[in-house]
Amino acid sequence: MSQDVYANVNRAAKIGERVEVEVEIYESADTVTNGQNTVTEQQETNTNKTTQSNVTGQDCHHTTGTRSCRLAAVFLGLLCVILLIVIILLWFKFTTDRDQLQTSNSNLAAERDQLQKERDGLLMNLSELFLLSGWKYFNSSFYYITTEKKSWSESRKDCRDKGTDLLIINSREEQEFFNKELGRTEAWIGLTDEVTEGDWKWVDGSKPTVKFWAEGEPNNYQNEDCAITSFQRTISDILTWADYPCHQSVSWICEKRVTGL
Ligand SMILES: [Ca+2]
Ligand SMILES: [Ca+2]
Ligand SMILES: [Ca+2]
Repeated sequence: MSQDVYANVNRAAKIGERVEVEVEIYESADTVTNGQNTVTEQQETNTNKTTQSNVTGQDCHHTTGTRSCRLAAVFLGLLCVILLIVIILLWFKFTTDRDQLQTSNSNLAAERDQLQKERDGLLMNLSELFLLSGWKYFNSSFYYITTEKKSWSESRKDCRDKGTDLLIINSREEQEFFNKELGRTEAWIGLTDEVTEGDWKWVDGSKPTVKFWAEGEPNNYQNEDCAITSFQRTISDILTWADYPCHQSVSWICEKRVTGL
C-alpha cells in the first residue's frame, strides 16, 4: 500500500515536472514568436518609414530639379537673346563708324588733291613772275643776280626787301651753277665772320657744310669779314670764295628757296 502511494507520488511529480517544462517551452515559444512579431513589425515600420521617406525625398528632389532646370533654361535663353542684341548693336555701330570714316577719308583725299592742284597752280604763277622779273631757277631755288654794286649790308637789305636773303651755297652743284652764271663777275654771298673773327656763318646762322675758298683765302686782309664768290684772282674753276671788306661795293645774289616744283 505504501509503495503504491510512493509510486503515485513519484508519477505525479514527474507529470508535474513535464507540465512545468511544457509550460516553459510554450512560454519560450510565445516569447520567441512575440519577439519575432515585434521585430517583424518593427522592420515593417522601418520599411514603411524608409519607403515613405524615399518617396517623399524623390518627389521633393524631382520637383525641385525640374523647377531649377526650367529656371536655368529660361535664364540661358534670356542671356542668349541679350548677347545677340548686344552683338547686333555693336556690329551696327561698327559698320556705321566704318562707313563714316571711309567717307571722311574720301573727302580728305579729295580736299588734299584740290589743295595740291591749287598749290601747283600758285607755284607755276610764282615761278613765271620770278622768271619774268629776271630771276633764274635752279634746284628748288630762284636767284636774282644784280648788276648794281653795293656794300654787303645794303645788298642784304635789298634781298630782304624782296622777301629773300643773300645766297647760301649748299652744294657743289650750286657753286658750279654760279661759276657758270657769273663768269668773272664778283658777287656777295650770305657768308660773314663779323660776329667772331674766323667763325664763318651763313645768314641763317648755320655753318658752311661745303667750302670753296680760293687759294690763300680767307686771309682777313684789311679787316675782311664778308665773302664773295667768283673771286677774280682765283686760279681754280670751283674754289672761288674770298673775304672782302664789307663796305666795298660789289654785285650780289639773292636766293629764294621753294618746294614743290
Ligand atoms: Ca642755296
Ligand atoms: Ca674776317
Ligand atoms: Ca681776303
